[in-house]
Amino acid sequence: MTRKVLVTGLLGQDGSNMCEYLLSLDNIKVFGMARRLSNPNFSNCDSFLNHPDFQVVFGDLTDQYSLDKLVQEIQPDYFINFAANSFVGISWDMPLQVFDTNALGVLRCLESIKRYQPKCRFYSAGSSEEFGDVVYSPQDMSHPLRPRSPYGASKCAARHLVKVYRDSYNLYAVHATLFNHEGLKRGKEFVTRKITQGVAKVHQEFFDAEKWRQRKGEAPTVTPIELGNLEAKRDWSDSEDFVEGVWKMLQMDEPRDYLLASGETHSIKEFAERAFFHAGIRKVYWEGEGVDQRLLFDHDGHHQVILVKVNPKFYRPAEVELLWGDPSETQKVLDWKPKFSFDNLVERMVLYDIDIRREENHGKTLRAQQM
Ligand code: F7E
Repeated sequence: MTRKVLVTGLLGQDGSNMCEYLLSLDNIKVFGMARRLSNPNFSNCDSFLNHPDFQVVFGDLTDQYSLDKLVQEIQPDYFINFAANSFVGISWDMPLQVFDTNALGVLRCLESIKRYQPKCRFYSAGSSEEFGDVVYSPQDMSHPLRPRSPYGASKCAARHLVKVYRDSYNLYAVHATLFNHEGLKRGKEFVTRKITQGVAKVHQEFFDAEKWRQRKGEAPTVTPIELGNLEAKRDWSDSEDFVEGVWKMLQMDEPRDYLLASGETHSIKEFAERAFFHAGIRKVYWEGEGVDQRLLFDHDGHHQVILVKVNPKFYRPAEVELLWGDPSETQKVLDWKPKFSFDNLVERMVLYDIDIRREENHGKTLRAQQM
């Protein structure tokens, strides 16, 4: 029998990865929900937009009517909510919009399911930002909720609402605390993609022989990546691994909450070093303290090139300094194991961004030749 799955957040990283994964399975019809925008960007969905078992539908987590209508019309067996305002940094600038989407949005989904399709299995995307100001490491599912941002608080509210609806109305509703997860579709505002795109740019500037190699004794001119807090530590995984874990959560006999993480933690500095390493830029070292810290490349013993520097405008009003998840319980219950390590993830993202730049540049060169 064909199962119907409604996935929100279609245009984002996790929603599109989830649709792609579900379409690789048998007997599943996928409805991907996007918001109606004047210029929607479907580039994350290129690989499956024309799949016969896929359909785009329009709706908005801030509009109860649109959710009710979709649930009534589709009658989904599963409702996977990846729609959110997911950038923590912006949540101080628009806290009401973030809360409306991330917390009340989940409440609206639960209400639609309760009223029109109570047998539907619901997934709510939680976040390690719920743990915030952590009191022990690694964090497991019993860690107290101590959010440090409006974003973190919105996810805590969503978590409580899922439990309340599960207990009160016997819904199959799951909320999973997802630690950071990245990949080839990651938005450029997040630190990992900002770094890998920055590294790809530096790589191009570095290896563009015509520009500098022949000018003896000169160091190449590159554009340094400007970052905020370099000491923060995160537990990074690949989004493609996580969507498989999420689908497994919805196949269990009983609903409950889960935690997905890699079980490792790495600093922003470490991510940047590994990213340059995979781009072939390896003689690097850190110099300075605090806002004066810089990542340097030793060009030839005489010339240093600045690769990364700090710009305080990227600091947050309150920082979560350390996130490090313990996924052992979830791994055991779900029999789930990630395929990508931290280093695979960094390498994949960097090589992908280097390729994109190469293709863009090749296109530019061709256009210039045609003029
Ligand atoms: O920041 C630091 C920043 O924006 C990571 C979302 O998916 O994961 C993500 O939230 C760290 C922070 O992700 C820059 O201060 C330094 O400590 O990549 P991010 P996030 O805030 O951890 C959680 C689990 C979610 O649920 C969220 O939806 O990196 N950092 N310099 C910087 N961060 C950014 N964005 N830009 C910088 O220049």
